[in-house]
Amino acid sequence: MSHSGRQHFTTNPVTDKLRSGQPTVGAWLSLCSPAAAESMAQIGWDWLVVDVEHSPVGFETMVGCFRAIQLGGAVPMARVPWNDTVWIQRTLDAGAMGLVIPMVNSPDDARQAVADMKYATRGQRSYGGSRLAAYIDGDYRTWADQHLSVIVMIETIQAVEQAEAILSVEGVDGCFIGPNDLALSMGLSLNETGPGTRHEAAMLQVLAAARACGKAAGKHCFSPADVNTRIAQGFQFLGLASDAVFMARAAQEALSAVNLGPAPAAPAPGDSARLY
Ligand code: 3PY
Ligand code: MG
Repeated sequence: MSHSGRQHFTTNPVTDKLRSGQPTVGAWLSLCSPAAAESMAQIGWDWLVVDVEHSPVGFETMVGCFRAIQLGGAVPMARVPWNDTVWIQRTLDAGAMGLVIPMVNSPDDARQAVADMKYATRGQRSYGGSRLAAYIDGDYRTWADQHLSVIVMIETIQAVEQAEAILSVEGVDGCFIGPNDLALSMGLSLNETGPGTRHEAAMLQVLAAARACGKAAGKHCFSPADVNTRIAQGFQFLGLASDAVFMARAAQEALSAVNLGPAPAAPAPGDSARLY
């Protein structure tokens, strides 16, 4: 009987790229669907993040998405709901190869996130194995401490002001800017973002801080043009929309190309109806 063999990771391709200064592009998974995850993973994204913070995904469905992402050939990651020891431990044990951790607003928050992602004596992660252990070479504990991607979210103005201290924390691989929460924390509406605004200046301040301490900066983008601009600026961890957004956009485009005769088409949902 022939078989294709088990997938093996010697390192983590995303962590490797981030640490060597290369850009990576991924997308968010908000549809809570392993089938959608598998289909997305085959397209060629570096990574896919299951959004456990802002989608209704259940824990076992998240694990199904990790399996599907691996099968499709991308790196499975998750955004945990909060900078929380229990969530971080369970999500890593379920097989994430990296985490995006929301609302990291101070160096202490960053140290806590790193400690939760590393085993003693580097941190305080408890050992109980991981789904991923079957797919990596060597001892999972050593592998995890070296290769999991640790991405902290900078999404408040307080975090922007401390970005260099946050990113200098040993064990942090990079940051991911949440443009919406950042705008909220600055008291700005979405109309007050974009080139020339205080919001844009804050994001560039984060990029400069990341470059000053040799860490990767990232950002959620809503168009390929924005991804291209950000890569040219030096950002390295770019998220482009989500499976939910791609599906809705394609469906909307298809339906609007259908000739429905004189009846008015349903209005398009507003831009903020579905962000991710
Ligand atoms: C935000 O825009 O606040 C985000 O969290 C994006 O992922
Ligand atoms: Mg956010």
